[in-house]
Amino acid sequence: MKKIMVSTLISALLIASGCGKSDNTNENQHMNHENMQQGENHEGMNHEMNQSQEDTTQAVWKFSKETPKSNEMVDLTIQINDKDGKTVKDFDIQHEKLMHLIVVSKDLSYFDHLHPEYIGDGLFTVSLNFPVGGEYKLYADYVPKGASKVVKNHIVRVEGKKAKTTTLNTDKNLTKVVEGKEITLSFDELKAEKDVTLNFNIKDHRTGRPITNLQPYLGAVGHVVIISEDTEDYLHVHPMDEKAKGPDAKFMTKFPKSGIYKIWGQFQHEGKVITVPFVVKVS
Ligand SMILES: [Cu+2]
Repeated sequence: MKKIMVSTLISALLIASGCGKSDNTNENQHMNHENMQQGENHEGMNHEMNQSQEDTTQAVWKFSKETPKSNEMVDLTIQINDKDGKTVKDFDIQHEKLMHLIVVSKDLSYFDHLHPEYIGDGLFTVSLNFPVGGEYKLYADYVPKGASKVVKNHIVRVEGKKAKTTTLNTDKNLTKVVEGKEITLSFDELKAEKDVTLNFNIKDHRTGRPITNLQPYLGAVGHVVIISEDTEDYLHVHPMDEKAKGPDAKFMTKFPKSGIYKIWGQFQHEGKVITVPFVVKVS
């Protein structure tokens, strides 16, 4: 109960600080903040359940332009504060970086994985370029020193010509070809709240030969990001054997609820990072 109250308080503070600073508090912005709040609470419940320490940090998101436009560079700063608004200065490195930032369009057709630069005093900065207009969701994950991993999210509306919204269709074929690699995703059974191993098998598409010299990408054989269709649930999964080199890379995870999810696997081979997306249904 206390936990819920604290997190509500943090969200309220966030709304106050976020919206209060901007000059025009239009309805959209309020809506965005409300969405963010819901997302955060939700995530907190689903993924931090088995973590001992509760998150007491807050992220203040600020773009260099009031409304970012598509195809224009825009700077984003993310300030991490504690619950009293004091800066959080020290972070633990996770997978070679202090912060990982995932950017997706609302329909999950666009995906990017970035690493904001740490300026100091809890301030991270990164330049973004949104390809088309519309709504995007950003997820920042970081580890305050000595604490558990935190995920914060933020919704931003980008001005500009919109692309046609794509509906998420479950992949019937779980083999994809991306940049000359043939990647097959396999698993036993996708059930909510049940541990599952996702196996990515990687071959050379032309020769059909298994690839056995994958390179570490951010200190591991691969990275997997999973987001639910409604963008409420975000999972960043690391491999079971980080030192694996292929052709198989295994990741253990647990889907929090039933529904459709998009999975992005990222691997590095011969100096190049490939990103392979799959859409799955969890029962
Ligand atoms: Cu990252």
